[in-house]
Amino acid sequence: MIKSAICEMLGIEYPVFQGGMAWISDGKLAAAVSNGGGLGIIAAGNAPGDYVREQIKIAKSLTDKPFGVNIMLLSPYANDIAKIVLEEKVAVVTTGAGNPSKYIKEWLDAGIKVIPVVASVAMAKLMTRLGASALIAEGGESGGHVGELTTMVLVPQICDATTLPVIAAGGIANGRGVAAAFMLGACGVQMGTRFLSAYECSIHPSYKEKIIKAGDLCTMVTGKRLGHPVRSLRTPFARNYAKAEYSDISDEELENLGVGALKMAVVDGDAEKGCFLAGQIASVVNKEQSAAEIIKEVMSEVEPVLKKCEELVV
Ligand code: TUI
Repeated sequence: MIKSAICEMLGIEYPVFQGGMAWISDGKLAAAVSNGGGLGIIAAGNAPGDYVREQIKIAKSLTDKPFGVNIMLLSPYANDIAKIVLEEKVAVVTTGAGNPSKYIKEWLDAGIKVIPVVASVAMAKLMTRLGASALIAEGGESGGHVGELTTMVLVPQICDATTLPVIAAGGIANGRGVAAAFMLGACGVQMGTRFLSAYECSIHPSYKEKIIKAGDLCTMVTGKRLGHPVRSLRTPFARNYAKAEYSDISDEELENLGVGALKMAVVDGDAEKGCFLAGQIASVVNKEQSAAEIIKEVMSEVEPVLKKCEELVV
């Protein structure tokens, strides 16, 4: 059995978080992951407060276990959602794509565990000083909005820079990845892409199919020109967007190209116009399973890997 400091802190069975994926991580998926012994996380993404409150209520109706809400700090509704998590007394708040400093004290005072995603050592030190409960170190192998550094490079540096428990994210989808995260100093993992193939994940069937069929070179990063690099599957949308980035169109026109593309992938499965966010590890996701099975399978793979490493010590 594998247990770590984060299990005790949050009252979860396995040190596995499900990433807060915009438009995807709803109350149903979060509850399934929490019921499976991990930490399910509802993604606020760019959605208004009412949507998030509704998803929190759905999760509460489906599980008695702790779950979290991820606040995407670029969202125009971030302030509203920061209040809603207080009103709804959610157990855990994770943040992404920005600096959550101004909210941290109020959340901690309300007894919420605060776990920001950090993509740099400087941000890790700041969050540690402000009293964050733990950190998620997310490398650029992950899907969606990505930082500069890879998981391999980021995680050990974050671990050296903080006394807090560190959760590794980006490029992890099996037991080998979890074991590697432990080796880098993390005490848990966050997986997003692996949960895209969960039965309880309500994305369009063609999105799931694309993930299950994806190969090693299946993703690319676009959006650097506007300062928000995003990793997604290499689809017609991503290729066209990349071409446009290097053309002479205005930033405004470029921004407009991306509007609605996430929804077109998640809801409509639109192979041409959809933006299918996915991490580089999509190629190792090869079947549909329940969220609980995913967690069990991944964690059952960890022990043999760690034991094999021990044989190296003579
Ligand atoms: O947030 C994510 N992944 C996301 S958010 C998203 S929705 C979106 N839509 C349009 C444009 C951009 C995003 C899709 N995927 N992951 C967590 C994450 N946070 N990765 C990197 C960071 C990060 C980056 C910079 C965290 C803090 C940070 O600090 C910068 C600062 O403010 O100093």
